Amino acid sequence: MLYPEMTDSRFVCSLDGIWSFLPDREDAGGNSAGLTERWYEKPLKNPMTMPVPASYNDLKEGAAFREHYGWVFYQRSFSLPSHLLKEQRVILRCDAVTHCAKVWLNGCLIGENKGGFLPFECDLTGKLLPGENLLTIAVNNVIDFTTLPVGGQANIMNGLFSSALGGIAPSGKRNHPNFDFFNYAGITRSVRIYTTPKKHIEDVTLISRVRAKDAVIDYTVDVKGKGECLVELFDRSGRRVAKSTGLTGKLQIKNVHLWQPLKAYLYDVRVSFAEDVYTMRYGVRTVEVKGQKFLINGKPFYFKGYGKHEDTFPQGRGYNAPMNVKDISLMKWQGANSFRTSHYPYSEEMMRLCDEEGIVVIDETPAVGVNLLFGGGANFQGQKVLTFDKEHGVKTFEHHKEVIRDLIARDKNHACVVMWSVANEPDSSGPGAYQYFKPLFDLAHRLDPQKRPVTLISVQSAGGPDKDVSAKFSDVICLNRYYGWYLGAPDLDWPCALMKKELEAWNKTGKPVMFTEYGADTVMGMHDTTPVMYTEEFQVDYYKANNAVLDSFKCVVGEQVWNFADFATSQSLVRVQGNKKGLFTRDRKPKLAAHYFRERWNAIPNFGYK
Ligand code: BDP
Repeated sequence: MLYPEMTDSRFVCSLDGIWSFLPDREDAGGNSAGLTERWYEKPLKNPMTMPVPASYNDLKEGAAFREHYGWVFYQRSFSLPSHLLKEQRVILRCDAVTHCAKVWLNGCLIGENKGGFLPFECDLTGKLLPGENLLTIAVNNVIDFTTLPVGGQANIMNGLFSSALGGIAPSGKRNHPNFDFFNYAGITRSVRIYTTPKKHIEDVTLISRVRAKDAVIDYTVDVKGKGECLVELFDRSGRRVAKSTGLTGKLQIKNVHLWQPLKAYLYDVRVSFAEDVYTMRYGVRTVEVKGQKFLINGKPFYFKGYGKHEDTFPQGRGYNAPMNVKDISLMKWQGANSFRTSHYPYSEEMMRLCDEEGIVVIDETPAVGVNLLFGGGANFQGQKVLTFDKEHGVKTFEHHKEVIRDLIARDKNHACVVMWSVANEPDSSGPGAYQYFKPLFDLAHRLDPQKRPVTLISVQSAGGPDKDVSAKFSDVICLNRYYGWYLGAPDLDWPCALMKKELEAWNKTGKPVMFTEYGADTVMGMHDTTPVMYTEEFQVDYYKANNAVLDSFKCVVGEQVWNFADFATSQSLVRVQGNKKGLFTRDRKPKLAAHYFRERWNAIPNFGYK
């Protein structure tokens, strides 16, 4: 899906700003009052104010609001210049509504979407009234087995204890995230209207091949209607360096400028079809797994970086441009070169920024919590459940295919994306895991025009290469491991001896291996001469011990810490106002370990470390 660009033929306008807002309530029959009373037909009664884009949860006070379960209604009106409506298609584009959306224009349902982290569109052509139009978006935050991320029967972090209560559960409807981050919801990214000519460009797909100093970009343009197509490529100085005609073709580049980690170079691509024009930035680079190396532009790359979250105060998971720019600045300060979009697709603006800044990205679907064994099945009050049985696995699987399809469709042309992650910490050694994941890996490989590597992020409890299906399917073995924290803390020596043993086993798969998570909760400002757990000193010692093992393996091609910054989670006994494993605090102040990694990473080259 193309990002909305303003060009010679396309107009884009933002509907961001302050909207009217009302949380739903249950009517006497236990149904949604908003839906049965049709709140979308008229201006909301006594609405609150709410900014778009933002998660709503932290923007008004009180637990009932923060933890609201079900629908909320957003509304605003707008009008468009009448000349646009005569000649052009008019599209409403929502970049992300978490997790489910229903959209009404002047009281008529014009679209529905499931999935909180990828864009969707509603065609407004011919549906707009002259003058003001009333737009209502209802947003639902309920998570269950059919959604990604997955909701369980009890909060994952409290699950351990619920079995001890003999099945006693709190009353009232509430979400039970099967994942460790706060279930922020709302219209979290921009809402825009854009127009195109009737005959228009639907999609552009670019694939590059590099040979010595030259490169070829194979392109495909998908269109609606008939017309001539011209594709042109401009270098940074605005000079046209290649052109071709037709809906498919080749752009030949002499003396190509490659997109490189931390040394980005982007060309401008201009596609003209009939009356329509679309422009985009594009970086030429190659990615390949060869033996136990991860090659970018043919050279062995070493990942230095983080698992992250889109999580700031007070916008929650809402798009935060200044923080994105600041985060990349901090990454560069620290000598990092990469991150993973844990645990969902990030904003398109962030992906574009990474293209510009040369930050390498592992792009993850929202498939987190596809693992019903967390807490030893305690999520189900001690009842034994299987992740991939008919009740759960089948329902998740259909949506899982959808998000892989939509993510690749959205991000396929980004130079920054070097690998797809189909899931974070699924039950990858459980019964049915092979049958569940094989088609998903096949799908990702088939759909990606650039044929990037595909992985799943393996959970520690999956038990090693003989049990974990990532040994079979992942092009790079990606491990989330907590040796010296969840396993063995406060001891570091014997847990790290176990870590060495485990890495020896993975090494034998002949695949490259990387750590995609490792970390220890650390409360900023907590210090001790004896490095006890939760102090800044312990976090440094933990990382030093883990890194010594990582350094001793040639097959290890990267280290991504958990986490870049502290982040909000559900409440639990092991979360101190959120997860505190950040190298930075939530407001981006460095802990001791941030300085330790700064020294370490600035001494590790991006290429040829091992
Ligand atoms: C891993 C999860 C991550 C958690 C982390 C932790 O992938 O989302 O936040 O553990 O416990 O299992 O800190």
